[in-house]
Amino acid sequence: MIDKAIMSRIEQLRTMLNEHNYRYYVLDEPSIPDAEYDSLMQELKQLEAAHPEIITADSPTQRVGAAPLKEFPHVTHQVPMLSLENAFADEDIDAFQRRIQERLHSYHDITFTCEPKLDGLAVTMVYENGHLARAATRGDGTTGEDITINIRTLNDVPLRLRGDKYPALLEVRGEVYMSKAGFEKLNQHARTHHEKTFVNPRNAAAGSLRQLDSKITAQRPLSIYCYGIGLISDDWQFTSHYDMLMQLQAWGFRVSNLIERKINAKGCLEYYYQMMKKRESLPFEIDGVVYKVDDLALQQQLGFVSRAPRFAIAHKFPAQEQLTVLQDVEFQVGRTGALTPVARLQPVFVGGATVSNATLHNMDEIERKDIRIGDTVIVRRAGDVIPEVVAPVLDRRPADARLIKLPEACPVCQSEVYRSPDEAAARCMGGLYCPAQRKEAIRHFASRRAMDIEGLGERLVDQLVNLGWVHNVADVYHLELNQLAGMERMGLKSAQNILDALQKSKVTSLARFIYALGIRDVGEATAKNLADHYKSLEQLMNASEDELQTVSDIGPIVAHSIHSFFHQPHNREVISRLLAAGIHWPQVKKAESLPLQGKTYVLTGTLTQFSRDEAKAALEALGAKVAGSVSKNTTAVIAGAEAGSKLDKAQELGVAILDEAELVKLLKN
Ligand code: JCF
Repeated sequence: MIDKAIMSRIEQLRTMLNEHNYRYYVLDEPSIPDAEYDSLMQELKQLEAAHPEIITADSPTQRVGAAPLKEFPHVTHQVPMLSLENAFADEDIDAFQRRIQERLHSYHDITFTCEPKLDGLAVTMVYENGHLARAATRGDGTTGEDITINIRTLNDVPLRLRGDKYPALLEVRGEVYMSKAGFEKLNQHARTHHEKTFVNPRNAAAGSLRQLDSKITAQRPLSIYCYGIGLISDDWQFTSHYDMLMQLQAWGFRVSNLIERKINAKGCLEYYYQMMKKRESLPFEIDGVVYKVDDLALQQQLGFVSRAPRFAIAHKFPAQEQLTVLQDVEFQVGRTGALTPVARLQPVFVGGATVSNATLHNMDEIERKDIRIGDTVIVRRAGDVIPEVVAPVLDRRPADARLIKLPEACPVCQSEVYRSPDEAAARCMGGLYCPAQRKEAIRHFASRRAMDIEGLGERLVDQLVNLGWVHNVADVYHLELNQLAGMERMGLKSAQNILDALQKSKVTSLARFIYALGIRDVGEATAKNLADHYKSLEQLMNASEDELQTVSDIGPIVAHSIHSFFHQPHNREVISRLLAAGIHWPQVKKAESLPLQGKTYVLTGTLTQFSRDEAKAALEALGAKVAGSVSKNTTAVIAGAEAGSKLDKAQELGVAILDEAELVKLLKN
């Protein structure tokens, strides 16, 4: 015998959990923090574990899946699950209204309930005395599969109806779907585990719901929107479709909040275009909208033709996926050197436009999906997103289908193409020379932390390249005053300023110069390590891949990038021209002889005579390291005005603190 108090606590916990669940999953209005929900669930699980005889099928603990099935039993629907007539054009909706009015011999306005049409799987759920008794797929409309144990795992399906007023028998119908985000996450997980991915959210929802192991279904991000009633005992009556949906929600079913009542075809079309605009931003995929005569008495009068009701119609959006043939693949080189495979397709009308090119993303993606030239492929174009090849249709593969091969040389500049094992994109290694990378390479070269050529920004680089005056970074040192001064929105004075900045940039440091070359994976810190290690450009340029890996923080991948970069003849040529133009840097003294060798400083607060970067450069020129955070290995913290937590940390650790005057003294010595 179970203690009465325990039994009532169990009932209370179940009611509370069901209610929070309803607010969270059905109304999308969370009412308590997750942690609190979890602790209530924990308490219920413990009580049920201690008294297993009182576990009921509708307890909120019973959603985690059951023992796997061998196959799904078949069930015959008491009321057939119908399909809807499809409409594609606005005129079809006018005709729909006219047909209804003629059949009713009434030309009054008609109220329609308008709903989004989800792209998922139709299911039906039978409630006996308020308890979920059975759930099934639509199947062929007459018989479906009994997927009760899977449907039970959906958090937005009530296991028992809310409230205490409901019909003895209720059959509710809805569409099970997977959100776009849930689909992406599931596929991402599959990719990292080298498992097969799903082609689209619909397939993912179908595959998840038709799992014989409901524990797997329980882990899939499935949701439902309910849209109708199949069977209802005659102890309950409705007069309007819309009111019926509202009652479904009150009983605990998830009903879309995008549903609206509209008058006549005109109102329906307003709804259609309003939803079309929202389509991309919705968290789930819809393939159209559904209009239903709202008055249930009129629905009954209208009845059915063959397999579809006369009172409802699905108004479809342009399909976002179509089949076509992959005729060829070309590789485009982006501004950072990444090679993107582009599909040349037999033109196909998809998502409201004719598509003949689509992205294949990268080689990893092509190999994972096993896409070949000659394949029939699914092409997707959604909203303003670039069209993409989603997957091949394997049973339509012709015998002469060809593998897609990454070119060995850049299609733009013929430099080496390198596919790094830790990156999806393959890249052209001719960074300094490749016309596709020109603008980006020059912009980076001139940037403040690289050669710091003031005035040579993105806009000017654009103009200079477009005019054909600059093909690579070396050309900028051959620009002339009258050339620059003649450009749009450029006076004599600004032209001279640019020449001065170019002149000034010629005196630099080896580290800056290496960084400015824009070698893949070589940021400022790596450039500095390389400069410190080799001390001369020539030695760096001639280092082997093995040798490069002895430099701190350089592994095999970065070593390959550096080595390959310096072995493209075109890159070497540009470097020679840069040096010939007069770029130089002071020979670094033997490191051991520098006065601040081995010391580490941290800068904090605002200095008056230097910028942070200047102070850092001055300290580093003397052999010191400048770190970003204070530790017990810090030699001293240099504190300017309004120094913050780093100063506190220094005091805490007993690290020496210098002010700006002391820094100046340090640099002078
Ligand atoms: O969202 C849907 N896919 C959907 C399908 C919505 C509805 O209101 C439907 C449906 C299929 C049949 N109504 C019927 C009668």
